[in-house]
Amino acid sequence: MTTIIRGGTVVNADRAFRADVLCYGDKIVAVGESLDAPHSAKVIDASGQYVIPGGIDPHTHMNLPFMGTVTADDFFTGTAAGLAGGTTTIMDFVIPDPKQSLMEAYRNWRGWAQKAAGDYTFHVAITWWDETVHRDMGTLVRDHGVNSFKHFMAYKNAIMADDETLVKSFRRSLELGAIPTVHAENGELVYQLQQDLLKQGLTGPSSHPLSRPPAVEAEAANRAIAIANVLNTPVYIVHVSCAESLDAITRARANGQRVYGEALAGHLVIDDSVYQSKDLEFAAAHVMSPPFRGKHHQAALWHGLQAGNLHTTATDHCTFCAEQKAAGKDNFTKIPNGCGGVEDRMSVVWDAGVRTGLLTPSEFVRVTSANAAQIFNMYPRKGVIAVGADADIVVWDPEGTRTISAKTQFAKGGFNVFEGRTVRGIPSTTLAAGNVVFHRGVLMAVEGGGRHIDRPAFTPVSAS
Ligand code: URQ
Ligand code: ZN
Ligand code: ZN
Repeated sequence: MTTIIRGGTVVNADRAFRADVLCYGDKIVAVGESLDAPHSAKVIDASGQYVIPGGIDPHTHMNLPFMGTVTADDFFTGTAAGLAGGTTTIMDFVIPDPKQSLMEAYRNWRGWAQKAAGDYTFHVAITWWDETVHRDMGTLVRDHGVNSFKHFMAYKNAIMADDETLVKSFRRSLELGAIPTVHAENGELVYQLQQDLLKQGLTGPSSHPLSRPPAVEAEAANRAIAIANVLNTPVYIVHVSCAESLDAITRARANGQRVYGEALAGHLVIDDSVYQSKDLEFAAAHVMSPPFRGKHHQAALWHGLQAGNLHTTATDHCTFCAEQKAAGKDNFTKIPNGCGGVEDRMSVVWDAGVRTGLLTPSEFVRVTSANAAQIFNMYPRKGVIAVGADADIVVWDPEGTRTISAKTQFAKGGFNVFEGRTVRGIPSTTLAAGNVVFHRGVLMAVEGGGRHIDRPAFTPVSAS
């Protein structure tokens, strides 16, 4: 299949320029003014629009078994929804149960992901430690294209990694040329605050943010950064939600430490007033960790993106329907944690970031695609409009509008944290691996059309 995208303005992380883009099969084969194309080529008119690299969401959970249930979106519905929003690659998580073989968990997730409509790749969580974990980390890097390992510092009595696990896994990651990532919340403090609130009979969803104040997140962010500093490893902090955590990253980076930060689209525009709603189902639908914060934290996160102390935007797409969330109707600690967003991230960041002048179009590409590609070693296959790159391309209509609603979304879960928000800046066409998978509201995602993306280690894999 040959496709020519004519008349648009290509926007990469470094510059914006007028050019046509010619795709052959799943690759970009030419970028330039007034390109020739075979008569048989499919022509996409991009005049008056931007032509940007397909979005990369570095943080999703499709088909996740969690807190006694499984997320509403599987790898087909979740990646299809992403394609509708301009996201052509997701980075999901293999999360072994404690004592479960990493390789067994990895095989499970690879099986679930076979149905993906868009490309996918996996961070692997280290939820326990022994010599088999040490061994399997090497196998995953050497033979399976894994170059990032996740550590949940929250979720005590479940998947929480203690300091011994953090230290051993960070050290092993360095040896292998992989990057450690963390969910930074002090799980011991969360647990204690949860028990205190329940003892006072405060069982509703409004207690969720009270059990996870910014200080609980910042302690863990500082601790992960300190461990990385002593062991001389890089570290990537997922879903940075508050100014205090951002300050820890900013300080470390100012000292030359290699620390990266991720902001969720939800944390950038939604505040903690949602937990005060009298509609407990509505409040429970917003239960995710770290929780939505007060408005001043959002301003800090935007400054973090502008200053280059936050590098990527993600969603942590982890959808549960109302019936699943109701598991916690008498005890907020039982509400499955997670919200959606994979379909809306890019429009929300464009509308709140570029349209307001906080970000340039190139900075938008940086934080929605290029930085994730570079940090996790998929660049320049992903994250840029250039010859040889995958033909993951979004024709972006900066003036187009859409009102976000669970009623019209492709994602499952029956709820949308951005409900009712009218965004300016939407995809008009999405190509994934050279195929048009979305055009002006019509989704043509193909189950199983996505590919697993290997990510090479950052240094030669050690012999061990
Ligand atoms: O903690 C995470 O990232 C997963 C379990 C999704 N849930 C959430 O509340 N963020
Ligand atoms: Zn998390
Ligand atoms: Zn997550």
